[in-house]
Amino acid sequence: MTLPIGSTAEPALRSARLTPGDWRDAGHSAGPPLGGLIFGAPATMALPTVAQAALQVLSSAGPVIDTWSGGTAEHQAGACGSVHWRHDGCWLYGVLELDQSPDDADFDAQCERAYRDVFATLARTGYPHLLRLWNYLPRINTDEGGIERYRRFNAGRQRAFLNSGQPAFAGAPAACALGTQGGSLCVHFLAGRTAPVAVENPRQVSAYDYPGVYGPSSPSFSRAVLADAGEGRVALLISGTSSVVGHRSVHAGDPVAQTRETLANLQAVLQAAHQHTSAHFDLAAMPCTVYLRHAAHLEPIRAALQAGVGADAFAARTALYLAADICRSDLLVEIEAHAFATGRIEALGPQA
Ligand code: 3EB
Repeated sequence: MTLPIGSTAEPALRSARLTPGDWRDAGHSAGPPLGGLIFGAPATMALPTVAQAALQVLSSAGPVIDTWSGGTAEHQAGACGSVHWRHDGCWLYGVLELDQSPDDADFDAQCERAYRDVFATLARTGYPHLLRLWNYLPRINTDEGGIERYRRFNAGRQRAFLNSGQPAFAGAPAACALGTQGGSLCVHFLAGRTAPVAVENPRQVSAYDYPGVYGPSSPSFSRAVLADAGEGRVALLISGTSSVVGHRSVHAGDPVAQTRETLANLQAVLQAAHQHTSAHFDLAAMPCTVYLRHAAHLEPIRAALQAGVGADAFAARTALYLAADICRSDLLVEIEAHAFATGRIEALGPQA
């Protein structure tokens, strides 16, 4: 597998799911990606924007590197506060890692500082629009001073969005937020020069409109975004998706029913996305990342995914299963996916 270099005049956004062997073979011929996430192996890639997320890989295939590449190998790279970034003139990938000490107070203030650095990076480099964020938070469900750390994260994130004039509500980027056992607060992000089109799920209350019972500040993310990926292609980046209907978690304690509900939500997001683009997306053909709260649920959740998309489907064959805490303690599984397809974005909806 190689990382293609843009050979046409128009640059293009791409992603690839690589083994460390693929990475070594591809890295020399095509130049490095803008950045990426490593699961299950230490960050020995000698690139500050390709960093490890401290989650255990449950599938047997071994370590995985999810890379994001632009259309040209002409990159600029640098640092801004706690962020390392790399861009190609069209897209920027950033990685932030903040050490956590067990007696850190004010996790919300720390998250706000992290996001302030993210937005400072965007301002300094000239990539105003966040497309997708990956958040890995140590001890996400732990109570800290009477408030769960995920809720503190939401408060700090929302404050930073608002203080930077970024869309914390409608038009927010796609995201996921998972819990790690320890280590650093880790935020990866992909940004561009044009605003994406946000997609919501009609089966779910928008996360930024969740009622106060889930915490004083709502989560700042959209269910998915559509972004111009160059070369006449559209990227669909779907946020972490769970067994949430309306605003409530459903099927507590039942990993198989939660997986089925999550797949129904993913299909609903795809259908909603198709209202805004001529491109066609098919969940069965998308690389999926499956986060499991309990490693013991691997086989039933894998079987439910296979039943939902077809055991021989690309999505089932390439799914990456990771052990992680999910942001609500009653959620057992979360699935994210993305794809590229030929087409155009039609922000005003389908033609009559
Ligand atoms: C949910 O639907 C599940 O806080 O950035 C999914 C994706 C979830 C992103 C975030 C949270 C986030 O509310 C949790």
